[in-house]
Amino acid sequence: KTTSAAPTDVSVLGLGLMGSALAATLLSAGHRLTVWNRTAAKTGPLTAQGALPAASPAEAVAASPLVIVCLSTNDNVTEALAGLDLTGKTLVNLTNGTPEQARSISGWATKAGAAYVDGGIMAVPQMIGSPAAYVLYSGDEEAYEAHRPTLAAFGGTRWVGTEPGRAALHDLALLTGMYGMFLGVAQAFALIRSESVPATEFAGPLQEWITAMLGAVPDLATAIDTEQHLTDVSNLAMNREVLPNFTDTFRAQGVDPGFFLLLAPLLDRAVEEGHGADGLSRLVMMLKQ
Ligand code: FVH
Repeated sequence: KTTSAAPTDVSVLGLGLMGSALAATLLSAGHRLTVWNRTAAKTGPLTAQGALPAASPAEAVAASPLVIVCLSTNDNVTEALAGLDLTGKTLVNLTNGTPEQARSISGWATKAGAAYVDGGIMAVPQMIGSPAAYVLYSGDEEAYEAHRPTLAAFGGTRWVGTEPGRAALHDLALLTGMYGMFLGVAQAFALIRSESVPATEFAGPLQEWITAMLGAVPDLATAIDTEQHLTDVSNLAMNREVLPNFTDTFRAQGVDPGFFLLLAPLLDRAVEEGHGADGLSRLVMMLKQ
């Protein structure tokens, strides 16, 4: 947290696991909090701590200049806020969604009178309010700056630009890296467990190896930005040669090779197109459609 906020009125719409964590953090920071949830029973724990219950999204929006919404999907957001007058409000939407959805809701909210800020939460509910949590923001910069001290209660605040879809783009890109990593981790555990090696015994070496390899990310980024893909580390032709060692072993050990089978045509094409001496950064160019 970089700043502390003067108490202000805030409404939170959506009290799922994440919305409840956001709301509880705002209450702890001393804000006057109004809460709304489709299933009204979920407001109980928060109203017991001093939050004010709203009977409808309209009532919640009317109660505060800063309105934070965190529902399952952006379709839910559009539905919950449909037809409401948002004049003078700042709408901060922390629902996971696509850049296109963020742009669309921004356009609608602006027409309805609001300043719109889209956000991507880089934390699980238990991290909210801790230094490990941060939220990406994009959209109306003036509104963001005005409310940043309040938003800082959730953790770090990272501004990524006035284009409303930019926070969702960063959010999805970061989560893409995470899902890819966890898919690899799951595949690795499946392979090691095929001979009954305890997962706990393998966890340390796996974490150590992945952490060491992540050190290559900045050099990869430089190669991508400069389009200098030649490598003296680990080229694509060599990676193509060893790929069957993985897929053959998966099959032999009764592990689904599907994840790695996606890699084969990419590596084949890279080598066929004369990029065998390039490093993994070349795959970024090949993935772009
Ligand atoms: N939980 C997490 O770890 C991740 C971390 C990163 C950000 N995500 C995104 O946050 C959004 C909310 O996630 P959540 O964890 O709070 O999700 P749930 O606990 O499932 O709560 C969902 C809330 O949405 C309400 N809701 C659903 N459909 C509707 C609807 N048609 N109209 C109004 N509200 C709706 C639901 O209400 P109810 O079921 O209690 O009545 C909850 O309040 C999400 O985008 C994550 O991707 C979380």
